[in-house]
Amino acid sequence: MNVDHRVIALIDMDCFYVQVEQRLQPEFLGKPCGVAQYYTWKGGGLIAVNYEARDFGVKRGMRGEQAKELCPDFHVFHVQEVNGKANLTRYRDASADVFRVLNANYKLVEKASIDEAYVDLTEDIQRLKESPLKLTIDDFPSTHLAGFTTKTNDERIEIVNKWLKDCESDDEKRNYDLVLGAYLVEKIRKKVKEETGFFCSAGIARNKILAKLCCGFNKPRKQTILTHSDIDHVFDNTPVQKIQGLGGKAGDRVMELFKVDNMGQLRKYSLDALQASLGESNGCWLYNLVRGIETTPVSSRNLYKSISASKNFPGKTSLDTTEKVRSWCQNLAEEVFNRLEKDRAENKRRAKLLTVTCTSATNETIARSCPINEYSIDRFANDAYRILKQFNKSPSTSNIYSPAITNLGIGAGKFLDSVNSRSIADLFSKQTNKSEQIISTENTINWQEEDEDEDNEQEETITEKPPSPPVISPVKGDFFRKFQKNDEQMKTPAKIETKPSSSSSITSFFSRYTTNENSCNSIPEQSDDRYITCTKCNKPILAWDMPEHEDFHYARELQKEENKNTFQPATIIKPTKPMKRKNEKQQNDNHTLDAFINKKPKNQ
Ligand code: DCP
Repeated sequence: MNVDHRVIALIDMDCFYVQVEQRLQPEFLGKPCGVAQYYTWKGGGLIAVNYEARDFGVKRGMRGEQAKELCPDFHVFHVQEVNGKANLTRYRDASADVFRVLNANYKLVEKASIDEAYVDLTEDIQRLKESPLKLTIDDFPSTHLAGFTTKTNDERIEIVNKWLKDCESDDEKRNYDLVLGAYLVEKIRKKVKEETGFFCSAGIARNKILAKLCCGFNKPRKQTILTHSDIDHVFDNTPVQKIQGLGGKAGDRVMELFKVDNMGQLRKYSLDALQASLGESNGCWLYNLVRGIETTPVSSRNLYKSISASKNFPGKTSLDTTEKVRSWCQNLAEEVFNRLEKDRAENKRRAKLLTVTCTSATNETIARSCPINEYSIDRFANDAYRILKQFNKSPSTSNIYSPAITNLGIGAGKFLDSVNSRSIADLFSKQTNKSEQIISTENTINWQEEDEDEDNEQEETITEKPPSPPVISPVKGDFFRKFQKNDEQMKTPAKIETKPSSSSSITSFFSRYTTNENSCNSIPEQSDDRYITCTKCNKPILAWDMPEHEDFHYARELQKEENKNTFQPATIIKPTKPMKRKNEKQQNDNHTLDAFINKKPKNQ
């Protein structure tokens, strides 16, 4: 299917956590409210603010007390705490309510975050076209056009009405699919409200990046269409950093390299100029994007790739005794266990790998994994503690933990479909035919990153990669660099060395793969249990090395992809210059993050 004919919606809940709290306490509906995490300094940090409060200048990140100064009637809800840790269960449950409605009505729904979903409406629109539909402005009560700013509802009606008529009379009916898409989105948003009580907004466009961009144009409780003919005008007023995938360093670099502030200014650069500075695929991606073309598909993905719990312990709260470390292992293990049990019941799957991450007061980060043989709070807590014990530099006779821990996380991932697999014990107990038993729901490692801000335990996202492959691919390239040296070693199983590793940096976590200093103490009793057969290369791999091993395959696949130059947009929009030949490509094209961020412009 020609991607140019897709219709994609991004549905985003309005001030989600606030709505969740208001659903529980409806007496606060219509009042200025916010949600703060922890009862800490000055009323806690606000992580969500409703639109009534935003009118008073209250913003996310402010303290509850500061909000009250701006808006005396402001009400602060507090995120529930369990064992001294934020508990996001009610928001996750509310999110599940929303996704239930979306999934019941549409086939291709991609969960982008706790309160955002992409929906590919293309097929639904084709079906809708089979029976003639007479649509009027009344079918679009909250629809806006991205190219127009309207101050009153009458103005909005006039503009949308005119557009509807133009679309109907247009012989090619180029925009008619967007009309039908907007009609479907009005209906699904209404249904979400009826069935969950929550309001949401939406963006409707030809691809994910444009849908995401225009969704924010008319929040809350409204939807915005971005038509192809409005893209230039919209991009002339869109800062580069507003585009998904260009928000961080990559966006800064693009702005610096090309001396631009907004997307529209990039139009003057030829494909050649963009590719000379950004590499072939990045340059091509950006060249097409500024012309409104982007091909990342909506992939129907609704499940979290990992379930994790983490907590920051800044300053004096850092975990500096073995008792504190043990106790927090128990608390986090309990949260992960409860969520895993719920996930098992709902999604019929089991996690097979436990990962412990921690950052120390000396700013070193470590991550270690070990297999999950059974779901048990004590087992998770003990495994986590045994791993952490290795990094304690205090004498074993002391109860001091040093260096103290400032962030601790326990996560479970590498899910197996438990309907199709045997029991978890079976999976780890025998080597024979393991490749048949292990049916992983995913091929790539992507541990969820917990928010690192103090007082903010933000919900993890499930997105594997943002819808801008070339921008993320440098990161993958970085992974690849770490592993490509080890190609030979991947052919033989890693040797086991039970001696704890002395190194504790994240770099040593990766270099461990080279040195085989496998130091996780939480090894199952029977030595055979430690190996899992890789479904890709059929080699027995230590279970806790599996994420890295899969990264290796992932990185190789990526490089193969990049070498094949399979990047699609080039086929959609004819580049102004013929593509370079293969040997030229290898010289000029560099897909690593470093190269992308640090490369000096050759051509401006
Ligand atoms: N959230 C969080 N910490 C952050 C950002 C968000 O805990 N730093 C939580 C609270 C939000 C929810 O995630 O309610 C969804 O985040 P959004 O960015 O979508 O923001 P809202 O839904 O609150 O508001 P908007 O209507 O602007 O989308």
